[in-house]
Amino acid sequence: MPPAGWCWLGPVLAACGLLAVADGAAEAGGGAGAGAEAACPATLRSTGRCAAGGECAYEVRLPALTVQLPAQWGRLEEVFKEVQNLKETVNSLKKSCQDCKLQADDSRAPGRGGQLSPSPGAPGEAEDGRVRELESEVNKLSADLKDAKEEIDVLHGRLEELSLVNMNNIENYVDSKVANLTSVVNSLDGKCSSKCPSQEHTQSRPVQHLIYKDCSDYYTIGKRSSETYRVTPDPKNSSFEVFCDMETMGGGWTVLQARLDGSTNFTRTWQDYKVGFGNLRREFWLGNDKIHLLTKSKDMILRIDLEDFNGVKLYALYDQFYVANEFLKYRLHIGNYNGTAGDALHFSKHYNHDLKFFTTPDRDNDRYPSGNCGLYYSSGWWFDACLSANLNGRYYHQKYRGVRNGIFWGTWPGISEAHPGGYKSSLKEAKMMIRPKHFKP
Ligand SMILES: *[C@@H]1O[C@H](CO)[C@@H](O)[C@H](O)[C@H]1NC(C)=O
Ligand SMILES: *[C@@H]1O[C@H](CO)[C@@H](O)[C@H](O)[C@H]1NC(C)=O
Ligand SMILES: *[C@@H]1O[C@H](CO)[C@@H](O)[C@H](O)[C@H]1NC(C)=O
Ligand SMILES: *[C@@H]1O[C@H](CO)[C@@H](O)[C@H](O)[C@H]1NC(C)=O
Ligand SMILES: [Ca+2]
Repeated sequence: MPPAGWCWLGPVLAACGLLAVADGAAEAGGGAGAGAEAACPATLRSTGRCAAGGECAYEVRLPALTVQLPAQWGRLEEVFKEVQNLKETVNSLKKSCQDCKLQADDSRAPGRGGQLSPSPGAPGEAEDGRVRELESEVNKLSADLKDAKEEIDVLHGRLEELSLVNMNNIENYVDSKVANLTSVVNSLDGKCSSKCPSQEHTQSRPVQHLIYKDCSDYYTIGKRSSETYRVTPDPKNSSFEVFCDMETMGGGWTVLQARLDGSTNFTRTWQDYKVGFGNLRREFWLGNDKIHLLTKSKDMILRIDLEDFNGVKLYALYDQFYVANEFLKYRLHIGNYNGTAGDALHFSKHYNHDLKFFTTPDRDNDRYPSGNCGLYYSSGWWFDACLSANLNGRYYHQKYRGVRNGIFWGTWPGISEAHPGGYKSSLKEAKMMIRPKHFKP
């Protein structure tokens, strides 16, 4: 039941053709039975038509009086404030980082002999501590930002449950703010670790190695062979091995999934998909917890490479890729498509994998009410009801009949055509990999 006094963006969103369900029948504390229309002091004005992407230009005017909103909106406001605070913190950090660079240049000046390990009590030591402090502040800030983002996700989930309103406009707005701040923090992080000599000193101690968050960091230090490497996307969490593709489109890719010969069974449990399985050099799923940490640590893009049994190779590129944590059922966030294979993850209104939860044969989080898509299609995936893409389906070495549970990409040329005898074709190879959005090989 929507709380009383609910009278916000409903009309304007409805005018833009978006879903808006505002239950006007106020059942109120204090007998405010006047109805939402009359009780609503806000005026709304559409400033034009909606863009193709569903974004609408509009104005909301609120009088000086307090407008009652559902409790959830209050929390959203807190998040906005938090984002604002974070922005200010980032600015001051940025400034102190510049200071740090100046000091670094000073300490490199002739006469000091490039000394990087000052004796106890020397000025360098205080500086060393300061940089570490700064670094931990930056890390904390990064974590805070992601928390804010996850909070938005939770909020979004709640609102969906309440069928109140389509949150996309607001969520996109906050998401873009958080993305922006995250990229500032990341670049700051980079500046601090590369420019401050005391930092280099710290890292040369055996206990505190330079942290490689993903394959792009290995690329940056000159690694050019496609191999397994150890990464630490979150210093507070564990390190793990990943396979790095240092060749495709400039390299620096962290591989999340690979299919090539059917040597690994992908019909697996929630727990298996959580921790990962298979062989990093052949077929594997890296693991949802690790994918979450990697996509949380930096803004990532996703590249999907596919090949069929005729040797046709196509790819799909998405300019945003984020997988939420287990609490949020590893919800998928996928951005704009570019490439040659077609946008099978946003196939249509009815088959859209964006913002879907992860489902496995033993854990049904899909949007299909009368069954489990993971069980039916032998896979763990971000199922809708059910799919237009399923790269974790069964591996078929040839055409097959029956349920379309093979490795499937719905926009593949000819894949959905009816074949004589009901034969279906599966893909021969699939690979999913990520790279930081701002990485330049
Ligand atoms: C972040 O926002 C500011 C102003 O709002 C803009 O100047 C800057 O280019 C943005 N940065 C990114 C990475 O989008
Ligand atoms: C894969 O594992 C599932 C579940 O354990 C099992 O039912 C299925 O037969 C296996 N598939 C193959 C090809 O071994
Ligand atoms: C990261 O840490 C959390 C607890 O802090 C844990 O639940 C999670 O499994 C860890 N992830 C990985 C990949 O180690
Ligand atoms: C797709 O990517 C190519 C190569 O990076 C670029 O030239 C092109 O403008 C992109 N197209 C779109 C629609 O973003
Ligand atoms: Ca279901």
